[in-house]
Amino acid sequence: MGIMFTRLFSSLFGNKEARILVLGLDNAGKTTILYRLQMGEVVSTIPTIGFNVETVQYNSIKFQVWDLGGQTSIRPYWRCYFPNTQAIIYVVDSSDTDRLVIAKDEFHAILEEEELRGAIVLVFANKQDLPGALDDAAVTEALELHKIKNRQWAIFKTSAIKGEGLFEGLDWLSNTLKSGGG
Ligand SMILES: Nc1nc2c(ncn2[C@@H]2O[C@H](COP(=O)(O)OP(=O)(O)OP(=O)(O)O)[C@@H](O)[C@H]2O)c(=O)[nH]1
Ligand SMILES: [Mg+2]
Repeated sequence: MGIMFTRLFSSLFGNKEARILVLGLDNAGKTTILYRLQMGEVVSTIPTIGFNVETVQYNSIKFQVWDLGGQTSIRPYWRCYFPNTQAIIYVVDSSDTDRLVIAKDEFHAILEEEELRGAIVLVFANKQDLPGALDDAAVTEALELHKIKNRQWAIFKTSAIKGEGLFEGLDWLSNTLKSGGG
């Protein structure tokens, strides 16, 4: 009842809340993105063992952003965080072409998860500042995004280091969530 009331109250005053998971292989830039969004700064990161969670208020949505570690050995734990997720931000190191196939396989495994059936998907083709980074069309192809069915999705080119593309992505996310997606 309390939760219902809070939700009603929030939606009346345009303050939606959304739980977002940031997923992707290790070294993709997930933690850098989280803190860039939250503090507007580049922080120095170490590989995430476990998770970081921060609240990002943007466009009248309070995003609760969960950044999970992406190393092979800890990927099986992602599923513990799946329930009640409205959106996934899938981060790809666009310059790590050797591992794009693994990134694709992990991505499509996520999409098959029952608990994430209603989640909308935002892909960040990150590290665009690096030489040899694939652009959004090439990452779309490599991740086989055209195979996505019955789900709203979008891809944005980003550089977490330069702070480019991230808020364009959040704009899409907030507009899609406000119009009932996720
Ligand atoms: N050049 C460049 N480097 C980036 C960018 N984003 C992140 N990095 C660097 O990539 C490295 C890994 O970034 P993290 O944010 O720690 O990666 P992660 O996805 O959180 O990795 P795990 O926690 O191991 O899953 C760091 O050295 C970052 O500074 C980017 O857009 N461009
Ligand atoms: Mg991390």
